[in-house]
Amino acid sequence: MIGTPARSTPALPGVPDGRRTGRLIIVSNRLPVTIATSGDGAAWKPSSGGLASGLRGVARELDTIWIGWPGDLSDLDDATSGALLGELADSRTIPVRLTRHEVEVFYEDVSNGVLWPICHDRLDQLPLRTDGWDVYERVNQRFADAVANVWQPGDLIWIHDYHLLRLPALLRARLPQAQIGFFLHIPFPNPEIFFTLPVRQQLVEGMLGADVIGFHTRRYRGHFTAALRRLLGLEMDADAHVRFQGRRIALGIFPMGIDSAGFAERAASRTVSSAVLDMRRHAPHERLVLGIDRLDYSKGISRRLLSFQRLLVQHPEWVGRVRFLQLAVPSRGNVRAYRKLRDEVERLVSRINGEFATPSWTPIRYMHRSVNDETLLSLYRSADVMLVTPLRDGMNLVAKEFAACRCDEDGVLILSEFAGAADQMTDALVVNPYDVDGVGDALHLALSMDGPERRRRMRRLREHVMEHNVHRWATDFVQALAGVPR
Ligand code: GDG
Repeated sequence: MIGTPARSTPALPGVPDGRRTGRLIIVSNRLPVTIATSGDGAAWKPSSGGLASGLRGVARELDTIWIGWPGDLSDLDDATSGALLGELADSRTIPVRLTRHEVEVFYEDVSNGVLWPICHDRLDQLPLRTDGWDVYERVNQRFADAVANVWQPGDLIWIHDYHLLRLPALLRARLPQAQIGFFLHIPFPNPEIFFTLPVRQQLVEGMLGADVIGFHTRRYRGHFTAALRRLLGLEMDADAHVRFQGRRIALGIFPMGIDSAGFAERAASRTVSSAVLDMRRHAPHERLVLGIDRLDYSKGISRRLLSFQRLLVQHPEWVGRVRFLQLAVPSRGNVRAYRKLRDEVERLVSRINGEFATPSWTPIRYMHRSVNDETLLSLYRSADVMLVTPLRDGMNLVAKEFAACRCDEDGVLILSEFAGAADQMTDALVVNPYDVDGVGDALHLALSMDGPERRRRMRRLREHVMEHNVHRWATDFVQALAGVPR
């Protein structure tokens, strides 16, 4: 079921009262809730993934309207879908309905089948040909209709992510005076890779319809400005703006944070604490290495498994004394590359377990499902080592959540240099995830690290995560957008 409706606040965060009274219109492919059908019928459940979990809290605190796709309602009868959509209206959420064909082409083939691999440097995952840019455009138009229907002068529009790259320009054509922001949650790739897209120019021009374009890191903005220079001959000025079609567009760096205080508080709760004690009681002498990811080829799960194997081979003293728990949340199961990945991961888990298990010990525990909040938090709190080794990741919120939850100031974070989070979380053990042996060695180092060193690193990681939280991220972005002259 949907949570409480967004509270109405008179002003946006950090924007002095009286300067503006407009609303914040958040636009993302997925709504913060998605439809889930089971034997008991259909109900809303929170959407998974970094964008939804990060923005949910922000949306609760501001005068916000959220526009997005509610999930596939086509199997429901009219009465049920009507009732569910009514619940949405009560929570200031506006659904953009997509047909099954549109979901297949816009979401699965183009967004997740082409844009996602390109932005994560995976040309090897591309299909041989891509049809469907017309459907991508049409769906972006549909989102533009939905936004234009509710927009009023004074409202700010904040568009999110790679599914909606064309939306800023489509909206600009309809609402020339609107303040439009766009934030990219995934990397903007090196232009050499981006230029493989036949529609590269249309996509970049789509983004340039915004007044403020935000990236997680300086590197992604650098790739974007290199693409602008080569495609359109634009140069970014000293104030980080470009001029395009008579408008000045800000290119900002806004590293996304999490609701750190909320995570810390919930992780310290009595229920989570007793779940942690329970986990320890079952295996008091065993160290826990933890991985938590959507099952996605960008997350580096296969190489991570090989790194754990390397630890057991190079440092047999850990055999029987350490366990690796990998939680792989099902994701995009309709895209072929994801089904292949699942097979690969499951083969590796079974091979390594077969090779090293003893009658009383199995090295890898693998879960292909999502867990509830309480279990997630107790896992973060129980881990001796958190392994976050994506091959490419816009930011990675899991690394930040782990640090926020460690009120005991213990636990070691091993973090890929190719996650956006590595720019900020420099007190982690930063590794190259392609270097399977190097990550195996880092695991040994982490498991052998003495208490004072662990605490020194964790304290600094926590300081960073507490200060640079999701509220600050949203405030910084919204302030930049609200400050756009009109
Ligand atoms: C994209 C970008 C960027 C995971 N399993 C469970 C669960 N989760 C939650 C985590 C976390 C979120 O999902 C995953 O966020 P990430 O940031 O790690 O990854 P993506 O989904 O790929 O997010 C990424 C992000 O957008 C934000 O800009 O950082 O680079 O790829 O919040 O806690 N939550 C629960 N059960 C699970 O089993 N409850």
